[in-house]
Amino acid sequence: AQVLALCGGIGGAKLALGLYRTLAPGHLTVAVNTGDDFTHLGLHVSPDIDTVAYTLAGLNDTERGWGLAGESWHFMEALGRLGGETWFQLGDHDLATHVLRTQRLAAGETLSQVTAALAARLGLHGRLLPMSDDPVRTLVDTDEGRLAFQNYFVAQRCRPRVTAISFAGAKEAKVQEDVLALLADGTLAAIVICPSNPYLSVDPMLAIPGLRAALKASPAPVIAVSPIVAGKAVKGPTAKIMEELGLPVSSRAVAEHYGDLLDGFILDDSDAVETARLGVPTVATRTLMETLEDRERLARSVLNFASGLR
Ligand code: FO1
Ligand code: CA
Repeated sequence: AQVLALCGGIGGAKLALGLYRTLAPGHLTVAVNTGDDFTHLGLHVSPDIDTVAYTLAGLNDTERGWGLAGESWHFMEALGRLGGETWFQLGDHDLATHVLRTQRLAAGETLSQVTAALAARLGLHGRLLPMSDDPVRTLVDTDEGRLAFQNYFVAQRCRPRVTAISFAGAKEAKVQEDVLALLADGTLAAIVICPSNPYLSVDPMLAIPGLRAALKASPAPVIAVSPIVAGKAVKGPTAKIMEELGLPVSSRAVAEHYGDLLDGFILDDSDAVETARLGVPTVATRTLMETLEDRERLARSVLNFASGLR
């Protein structure tokens, strides 16, 4: 049976790896956020697609969280010497991915085709799909004005106060067609919302017309894994953004955010007291993914939970 994971960048990719290693080859499809994509130095950069692809292929830099392990930075050094923009770091090896993607998009291929080719070349047996082939760009409204996602995230290091988040192009975008086909497929066993940032990484997907309805209509149970552990975000700005948006930093607030989309919710043992008040079947377990075993064990918990909800 097939499993569909909805995934953003670093946090989500950890669970995607657990699912990838737990499921039989070819049984995982990952639909990835492309709201973080942007054109930089003339190149089409898709950070979340690359994070997931590199992670599943075992090529990712686990310290940094993004990019390739064993990377070198000669291009960046040379660019800096010439006065080019160096705030967004493109490693020498990673650069090849962006150059090839840009070239193939310019030649008329879709982002889905380019992504499939990348996944195949990296030896992946699962399917990796962008959430859409149309451009959707996450914009962050802050006390210092509206910022394009990477300006907020990398250039400003998430420092400005967030007042609102929007997704340019989402209303005109179409959900990637294989994602819709899979959701309508009666053999789909589970839909997993990975513990990515709900506001920055999952909401761009849910903003595309029809996806939310298709997720709800799918016979497969939708299970989200909370990115909050003991009232804190494991990594990244999730907790900071929740505070700035006036939300309590809790797994419960995350479950309420997804609302009637959910058939099941997984939160950390440390937040198990919240379970009773959620109004959706909930499992409390260790959600912190430090080791490879943690990733695989959480994946098994998700899959067991899903089989009980079918
Ligand atoms: N994150 C940073 O904090 N600084 C960078 O210079 C940076 C470069 C970069 C290059 C390629 C890539 O795929 C990701 C990169 N990231 C960088 C991470 C990226 O901003 C994030 O992964 C996300 O978009 C959030 O999920
Ligand atoms: Ca359903």
